[in-house]
Amino acid sequence: MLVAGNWKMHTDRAEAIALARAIVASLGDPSPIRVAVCPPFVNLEAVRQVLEGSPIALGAQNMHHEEAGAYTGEVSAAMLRAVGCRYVILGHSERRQYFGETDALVNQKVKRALQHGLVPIVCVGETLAERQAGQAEAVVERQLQGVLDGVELPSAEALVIAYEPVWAIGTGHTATPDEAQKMHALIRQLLIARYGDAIGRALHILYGGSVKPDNAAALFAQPDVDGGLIGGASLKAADFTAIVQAAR
Ligand code: G2H
Repeated sequence: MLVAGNWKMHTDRAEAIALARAIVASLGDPSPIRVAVCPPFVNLEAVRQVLEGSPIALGAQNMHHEEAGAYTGEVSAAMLRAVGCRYVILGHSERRQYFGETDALVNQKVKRALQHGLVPIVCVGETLAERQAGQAEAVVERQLQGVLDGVELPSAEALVIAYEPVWAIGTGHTATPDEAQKMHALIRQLLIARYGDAIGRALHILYGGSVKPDNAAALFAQPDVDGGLIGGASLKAADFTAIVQAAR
């Protein structure tokens, strides 16, 4: 199981340090659960210092797909590695919705992240309109095939998928455990078809979208739900810790 906190555009430097300290203190030793936090870029270094010596890994929320160059305002995979990141969230629906990211672009980012030894947490998920039109599975399949096109994996540890139905993100409307499991099972089949049985079965598929302390255990109990990507509830150490406990 892996539980990752996506802090989105929250926390200034002091708040990020305080939140990271509170999580380290309240979490103790989370093993065997893997835990990561993904603060805003500018707070990565400060949070890295707090996490040093703890079992909590550092992640970023985005990166540019090119190696380096004249891309004002952007951050590269090498920069994220140098500041201590293990994970990078790619293709989050907020990136797709507000910044026009496409499957093709996310695909380039995934390849670049892997070249640098970053573990991409690649997000897929349908909108409410797509679900209501009966297209949820087709949309998720198209996204998954697009973002993974030509992506080779050395091991199941190299990449994480997050299923985040857009209608559940920050809305308080969580997918039911059954809805989540159905989509995760489809994603699992597609991963097995693409990467073979061993890697396909071992890849982590996280659920994201309004995960809270009171719904986490039922979601994590599903056979193909291997943890969660937590937004709002990752901004309170007590809630985040409770969600990690629910993954045990
Ligand atoms: C989905 C999730 C974290 P929240 O975006 O990526 O956020 O838990 O606030 O729905």
